[in-house]
Amino acid sequence: MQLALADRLVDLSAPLVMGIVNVTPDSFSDGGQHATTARAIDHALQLVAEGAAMVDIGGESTRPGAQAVSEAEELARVVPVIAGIRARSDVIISVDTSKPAVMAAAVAAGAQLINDVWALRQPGALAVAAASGVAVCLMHMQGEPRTMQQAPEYADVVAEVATFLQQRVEACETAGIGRNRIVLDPGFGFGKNLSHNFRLLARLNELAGELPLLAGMSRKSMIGAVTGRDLQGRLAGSVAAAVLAAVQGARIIRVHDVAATVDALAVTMAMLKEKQA
Ligand code: PT1
Repeated sequence: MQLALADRLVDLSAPLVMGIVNVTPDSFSDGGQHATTARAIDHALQLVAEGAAMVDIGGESTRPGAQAVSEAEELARVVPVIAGIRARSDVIISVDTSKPAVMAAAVAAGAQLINDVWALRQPGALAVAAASGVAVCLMHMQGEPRTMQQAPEYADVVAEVATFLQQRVEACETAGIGRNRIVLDPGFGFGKNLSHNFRLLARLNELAGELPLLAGMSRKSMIGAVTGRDLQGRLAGSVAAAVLAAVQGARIIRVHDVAATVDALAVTMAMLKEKQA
């Protein structure tokens, strides 16, 4: 399985690790925008050294209850970080955004994947993504980040996620984004309760068809709920979730803890290789 970026094909026959880089002002230091930018670039390069094939750069939190960030603020956060990483590394750069103007500026600065939790449903996003020539990740979300965890409800969560993603693939194709440029994501924690999340994980193989799947469960509340751990204590649970996703066919695993996940996936793939042989 391959994914077409604007400038090359990426081999996804084995799952790749996407390292998470949050570009949000540090509440503990007061160094301003320059310090925030420098810290995020250093963090991204650290994740590359740990084995991340991709880094996902985000300037607006989409976790449950998060506040929106203005377009100007998001641009000021992510564009210098993407340009700084691009100047120092040829790692695949993903931009985690839903705003068309941020997508366009991020691609101009060197991003090769648009990771949109709204699956390009914001006005203008499909057109900008199509014109950019980069790859896109389409994620399922029920509701919107501020309120999505209030009462998530499905008759059949797997079927509804699959249908939504198929519809977004069709919208992309109509807009001129070829299937070879599309990654799909069930959106763990985005308008889903604990049972919905683990049902999606258990049946991830049913969503894994011709298009590559991305799974993002790192440190999320679904891990906290079953381990009883706070954010800092979720490494082992997150690594287990990454392994389970890879066994079910996920091709991109989005994580905070890159080094541990890379090792766990090496062990996973060594086993899967013999299963197929
Ligand atoms: C994700 C993802 C993302 N998650 C993609 N992009 C976040 N493609 C940001 C919780 O339950 O899964 N896929 N971008 C982070 N969002 C959340 C959601 C963080 C839920 C935490 C939770 O704790």
